[in-house]
Amino acid sequence: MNRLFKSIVIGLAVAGSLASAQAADFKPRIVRFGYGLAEDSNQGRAVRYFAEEMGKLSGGKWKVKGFGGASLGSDPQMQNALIGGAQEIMVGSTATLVGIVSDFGVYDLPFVFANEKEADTVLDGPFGQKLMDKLQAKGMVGLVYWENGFRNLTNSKRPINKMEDMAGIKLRVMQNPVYIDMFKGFGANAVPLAFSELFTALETGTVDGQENPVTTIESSKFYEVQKHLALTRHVYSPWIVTVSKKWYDGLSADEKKALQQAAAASRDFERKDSRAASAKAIEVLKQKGMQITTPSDTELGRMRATTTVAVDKFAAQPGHAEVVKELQAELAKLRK
Ligand code: TF8
Repeated sequence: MNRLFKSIVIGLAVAGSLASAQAADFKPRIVRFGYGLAEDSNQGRAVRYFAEEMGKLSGGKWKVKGFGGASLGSDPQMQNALIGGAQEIMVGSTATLVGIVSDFGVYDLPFVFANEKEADTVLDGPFGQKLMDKLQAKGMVGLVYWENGFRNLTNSKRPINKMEDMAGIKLRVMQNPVYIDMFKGFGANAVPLAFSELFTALETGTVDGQENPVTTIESSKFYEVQKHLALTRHVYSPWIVTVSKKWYDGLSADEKKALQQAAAASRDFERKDSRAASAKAIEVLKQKGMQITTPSDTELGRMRATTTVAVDKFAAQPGHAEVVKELQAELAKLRK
């Protein structure tokens, strides 16, 4: 009796939730979600997770299709496609958004976040939201931050133990002035280049090195063309999931709500998955033959001292001093 009652209740609940998914206002849609990394990467896994969630929440009405390996274009190209309404969703580094909202460069200031927990708290809190909201006036809507991760340095020339070892190394950086200034400060020859062109540039020797989290170094197979890895953790790099505002404005309230819900679920999934992958990546890279160095805290401190030039240059631009101050205030609260 008891069991029968239970199964009736469960049956009604399932029927109810199906009915409400159908009653909710969802249009059948094909949604293109572009990203730059390989399908077999933390980014690809999280895009697939998001697609499944959206499928469930929309009662099967939304078909979210992932396009990996920059097959819809580099990060800056996808941003323009979102603004123009030619693509619905993308994920990429906040660093490549500086051409649209320059304040995003604040996340790129070297050695800002001490650990993942600080990053999560600031990004998911009012500071991260306020910055995200600035995208709307430019034709994009920010949904959530994912983790790209702490960035480390690889190159084909020599092991890096101290700043001087970087001298003259042609190092690919993202298309972002903070990165260019930071690596010039370290003595490297910083070359801005889209990520989609990076593997070939490393392979042909157009550049000697690059910097990215270990997860990306692994999933992009940079170990095939790079011998040395230095664990510098010089910047914590967020990813941000953004959608086209033109497209977003045409969604129903139910659709917007589900989109936000799936995005939040994908964020939690992605961070967990990336952190697990990151913990394993160093061992994998070693097995692949990379030689790994860990510059001492003293050496990292010397590197950090040179970055005041990059930081001051960023802060000197209109509105940026305020943003830097706000971020520092948030961090000070956390460190109390
Ligand atoms: C870079 C970034 C990229 C990501 C990815 C393409 O080095 O870290 O790996 O933005 O989404 O350009």
